Amino acid sequence: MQYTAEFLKGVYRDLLSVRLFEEKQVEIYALGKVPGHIHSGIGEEATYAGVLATRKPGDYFKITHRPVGASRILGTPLETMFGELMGRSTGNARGLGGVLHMVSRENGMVGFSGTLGCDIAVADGAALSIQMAGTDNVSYVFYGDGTSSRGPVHEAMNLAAIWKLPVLFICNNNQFAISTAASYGVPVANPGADRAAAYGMPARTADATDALAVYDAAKELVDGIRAGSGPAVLDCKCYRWRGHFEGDQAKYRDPAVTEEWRKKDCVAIMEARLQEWNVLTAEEIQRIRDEINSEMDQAIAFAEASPEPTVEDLYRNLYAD
Ligand SMILES: Cc1ncc(C[n+]2csc(CCOP(=O)(O)OP(=O)(O)O)c2C)c(N)n1
Ligand SMILES: [Mg+2]
Repeated sequence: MQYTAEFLKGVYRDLLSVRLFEEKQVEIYALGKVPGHIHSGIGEEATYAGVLATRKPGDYFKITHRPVGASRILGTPLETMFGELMGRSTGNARGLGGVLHMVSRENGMVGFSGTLGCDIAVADGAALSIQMAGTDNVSYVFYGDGTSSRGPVHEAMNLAAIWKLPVLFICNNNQFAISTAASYGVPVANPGADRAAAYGMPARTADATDALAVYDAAKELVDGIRAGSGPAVLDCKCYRWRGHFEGDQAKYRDPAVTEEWRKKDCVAIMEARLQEWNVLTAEEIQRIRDEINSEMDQAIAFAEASPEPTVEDLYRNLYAD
């Protein structure tokens, strides 16, 4: 075994934290506790747990609308995440941003835009600041297979490549953009990696049902970026288990295929492996699950007890002091 037990436990906890957050999000949404709509990222957690295991202090991160639970890995407090999700004034954007904006700037998160793809240039800006400061930090930018074809993504990739910016582009290929299959909407098999050559960037693909496979591929690329070789692309292939949003009946795809992918559950795969390697017992796994669930229940109770934003709040924080 090439990993330490401590490392493996950390990756597992991150993976499970995102899974349980995503499940909880679906649960409280069904209870009518979440204004707006949500995009469940169940089945896609290994992309984030694997890649983010390569991070270090001072790095920057741009995540996406799915799975938003990834914000937890980066240290965003659950109280502010649920506060924001449930539209309460204790949310990190004071309940005015909602589900797409559960981020913490103090943890290096640069936020993200609902206008998909436009925020990738912001990640380039974060990378430029790293380059100017002369550190070996990395700007991690996650985006989807659908977003991969947008113009601003390619402009940001081009700029990162010519300026040799320290960016890791991570395409979370869950094989769908709402109802459009990647096999229809993208002309190449790997929406990120197969386009990297156009910008002279190194690229890897990873089976994102396996958090450690994702980690290994990300580590190789991140080591190069930290050493000054410029940007790189990682393509993580998984599958969106649920609809694009809750209530989407997903009539556009074959349920039998979805069932096959659900059998390749990144959490179950990691749990089986950690038991086989004697890193965790079934009882310890259950204890970690209970711990995370109870932390979330407390955070939800805190959010529910928090006030909603007022009309006056709409006019606050429009300008920096
Ligand atoms: C510029 C832009 N066009 C369209 C949308 C509407 N939209 C929201 S999510 C989504 C699908 C994006 O697919 P992908 O990038 O694969 O991410 P996924 O939803 O699969 O995580 C679209 C088209 C948007 N938010 N922004
Ligand atoms: Mg997608």
